[in-house]
Amino acid sequence: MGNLNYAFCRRKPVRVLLLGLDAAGKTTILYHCVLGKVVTTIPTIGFNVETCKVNDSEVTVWDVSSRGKIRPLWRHYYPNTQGIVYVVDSTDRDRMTEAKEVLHDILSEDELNGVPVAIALNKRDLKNCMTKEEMEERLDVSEIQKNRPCRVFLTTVYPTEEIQTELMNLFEWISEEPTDESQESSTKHKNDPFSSYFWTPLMKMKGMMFE
Ligand code: G3D
Ligand code: MG
Repeated sequence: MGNLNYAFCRRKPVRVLLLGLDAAGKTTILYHCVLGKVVTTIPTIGFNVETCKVNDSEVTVWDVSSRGKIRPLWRHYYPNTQGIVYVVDSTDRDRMTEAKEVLHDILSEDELNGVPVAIALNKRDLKNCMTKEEMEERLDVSEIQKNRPCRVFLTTVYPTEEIQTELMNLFEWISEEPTDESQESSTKHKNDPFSSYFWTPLMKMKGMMFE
């Protein structure tokens, strides 16, 4: 007899990391997807995690704080990651170089080899956005596309008739894009909330915050 779980549940939950510089709009996107509305955010301390349903898939989205000191702790969240959503503020010209360096640094990590990345060029409702072409060039997207599936989406949590958001397309794509199964197999225990994997980065963050 076949496995009934598999017969009824077409897919396992997809684990997605939501990364980017602070104030890019990560937490706003997360809660827009979960609640369907814009909520007032405060700077994230630690992380937010939510599970959303996207078509036939469940997507667990981890929104990890991106304040400078905490960024080195991102790597604790890399194992088991099946998709990365990297959010960039389309109006923040001054931090484009930093946004590019952080993105390329993340993708150079062995644990994220081949993991698909969706780049959200966010806040498209604002007047002074850079063009998609300029941002792709400044983020060196073509280099990323040599090594992994990578797509760029224009996003905003304030869509209007003139500005359509690709936010839902982004989450559909990242939840559908096949991931290398070998990324998951050796680290299954890391989904266990009682394992040290889960608590170690939190304790380190706590230490940093009270420094
Ligand atoms: P972060 O989680 O990446 O650090 P937040 O960023 O989600 O906290 O958002 C930072 C600010 O950007 C918030 O404004 C939020 O409302 C705004 N923001 C997020 N997405 C969009 C968008 O699509 N369009 C516009 N115009 N603003 C957006 P405040 O004023 O609270 O700092
Ligand atoms: Mg945040």
